[in-house]
Amino acid sequence: HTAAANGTGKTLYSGNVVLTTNSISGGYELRDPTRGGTYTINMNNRKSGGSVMTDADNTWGNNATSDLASAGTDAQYGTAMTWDYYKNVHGRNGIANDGKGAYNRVHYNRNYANAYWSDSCFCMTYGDGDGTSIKPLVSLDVAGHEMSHGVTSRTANLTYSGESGGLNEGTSDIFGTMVEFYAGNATDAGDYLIGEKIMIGGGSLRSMVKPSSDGASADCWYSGVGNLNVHYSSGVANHFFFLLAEGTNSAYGNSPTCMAGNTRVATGTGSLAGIGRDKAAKIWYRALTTKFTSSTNYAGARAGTIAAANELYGNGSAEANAVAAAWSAVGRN
Ligand code: ASN
Ligand code: ZN
Ligand code: CA
Repeated sequence: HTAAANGTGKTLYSGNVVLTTNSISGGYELRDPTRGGTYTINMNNRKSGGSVMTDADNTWGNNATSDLASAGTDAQYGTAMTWDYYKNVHGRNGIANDGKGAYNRVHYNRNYANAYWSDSCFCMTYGDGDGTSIKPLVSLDVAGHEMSHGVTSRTANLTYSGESGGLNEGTSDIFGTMVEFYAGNATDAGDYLIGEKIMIGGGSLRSMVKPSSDGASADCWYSGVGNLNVHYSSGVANHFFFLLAEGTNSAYGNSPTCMAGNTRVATGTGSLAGIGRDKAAKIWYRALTTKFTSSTNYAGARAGTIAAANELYGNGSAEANAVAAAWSAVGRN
């Protein structure tokens, strides 16, 4: 039995948000009947078990970072925004495109400084962070990143190693970031940083403007980039997407183009104009769902995104030319 109700989530990172919840006898469950039945389980710092979060007055969490009860509201909100993004922008009805919502497990284990998607439970798991450098990992971009791993596994199924692994990770950073922009949340406004809300002491996990700012990610393609950890070889895809959407100089920062090898030319040279986030995301989604396969590498990503842009905007369109130029600008000619 489900009966949708309008609740309020007092989130850790996104201010106060509307949450669609489920009315039950004596209160409410953190379950959304309007988005495939998405729900959130409290693991109570354990690694198994857990139960659906409930609340008497349908106002959830308290905005205080120290109150871990709030992590569930952020997770539920992130899942709702990810659902809405894929449905309203790409016409995708849930992660598997079957109308079914995923579920979240929050407060997983102790001092767990990660979050991950699992295909086997079709669910999301979120740690509360280590308390010294990472807070609960329930920000919009991280939620969108993790659930996009589910979309990738149901579509291109990019193998999680080598260049295809970098493309898998890049896809999650790209769509996690698009979810953050889509939500239009004043407290967690869109940017091209990943995880900026969850860092104790500032910074971010990754940057799409200048991937190498984390000290490990690649800005530019080079032969051998596939030997990096997939969270670092993703830098090429992230940088490509940023340049395609925003160009070399934007409100989000200067993003120099590449020379041969993993180096960039000085800011201001090789300038590119962006085609905007919406078109760039449509191109990446079409490529992911109709061109990429499990073994696609960066050369294949270039070909697949150009083909997607040709189909969406016309053969030899300005958009298709911009895709080619952005790949060349990250060294993948
Ligand atoms: N949070 C990590 C990620 O989504 C988990 C992993 O290593 N797969 O990339
Ligand atoms: Zn990932
Ligand atoms: Ca972000």
